Amino acid sequence: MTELSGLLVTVAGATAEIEDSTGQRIACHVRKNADTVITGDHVYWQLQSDGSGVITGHAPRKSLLYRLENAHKRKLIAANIDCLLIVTAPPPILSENNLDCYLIAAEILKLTPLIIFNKTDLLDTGQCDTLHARLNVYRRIGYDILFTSIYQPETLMALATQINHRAVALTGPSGVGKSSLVAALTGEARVRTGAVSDHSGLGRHTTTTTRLYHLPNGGSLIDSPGVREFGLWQLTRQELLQGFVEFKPFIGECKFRNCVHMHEPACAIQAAVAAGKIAPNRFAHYQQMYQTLIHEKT
Ligand SMILES: Nc1nc2c(ncn2[C@@H]2O[C@H](COP(=O)(O)OP(=O)(O)O)[C@@H](O)[C@H]2O)c(=O)[nH]1
Ligand SMILES: [Mg+2]
Ligand SMILES: [Zn+2]
Repeated sequence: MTELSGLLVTVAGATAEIEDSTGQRIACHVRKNADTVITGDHVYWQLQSDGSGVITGHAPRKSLLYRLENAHKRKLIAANIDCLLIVTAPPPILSENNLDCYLIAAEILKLTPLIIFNKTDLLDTGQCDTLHARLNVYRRIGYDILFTSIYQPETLMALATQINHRAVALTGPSGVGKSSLVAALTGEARVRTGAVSDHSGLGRHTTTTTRLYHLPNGGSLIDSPGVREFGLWQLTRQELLQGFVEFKPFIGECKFRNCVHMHEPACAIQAAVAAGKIAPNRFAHYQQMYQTLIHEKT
């Protein structure tokens, strides 16, 4: 039978929806014993006589977004994405520690992070200025940050421009507006957002499955039901360090080769903090996380 290729749009158990090379959607089921397939996968499939398809496998992935459910189990979320949108919104105003955890996950997964601060329509100018000042730490170390509101089209244009032709996945807590952003950017009315959907106020729809949407001018968005825990409790020391990108130039410069940058003398990282080259808050968060790791290892 002819093996065809397609893009996996969504999957639930053994049922999936794919898009063929002409953009047509086909309902498929996943062959028993086939490798797990996830949204964003380039899949191989065969056409059945009834017009449905059978997925037989997937092409090698260039990236994989997953979280750890426990020490041995990865929960796969999406494949072949370039960029991780870290979406946050008030209230409450963002916690840097929380943001750091998302950034560490992005660095470990080797996905370019883009920080989105949504619902800025809810902030007054003073609050916006304060937030900009706090986020400068992250701008300085090279992260892109955008302020958006689904009620301010120019901010959505800026986001679409930033995404460009890349494949991105949205992460962040529930309720920050991920699905609303996807709906606004793609014009897809069927994106399930948390907006109250009927007059009784009871009909709240939230995202229940992971799904891929195309942007009108190229690029794609993968929306999922709140990816907010990556299982960072499992980090190794190396991974933790890798998560703090601005430490990189100083690693290997400490007096002791096995320096863990806590209280050792002649530590290049601590010296960089003292010299104002590393933000004290970020270093404090590194130290706090390091202590947690050690605690869990013993
Ligand atoms: N004020 C304001 N509300 C927003 C904005 N974006 C989304 N919302 C609302 O936030 C709620 C949650 O949105 P939803 O897209 O479902 O969030 P998700 O859980 O992150 O996908 C809904 O009631 C949206 O209408 C925004 O930019 N400004
Ligand atoms: Mg959602
Ligand atoms: Zn050191």
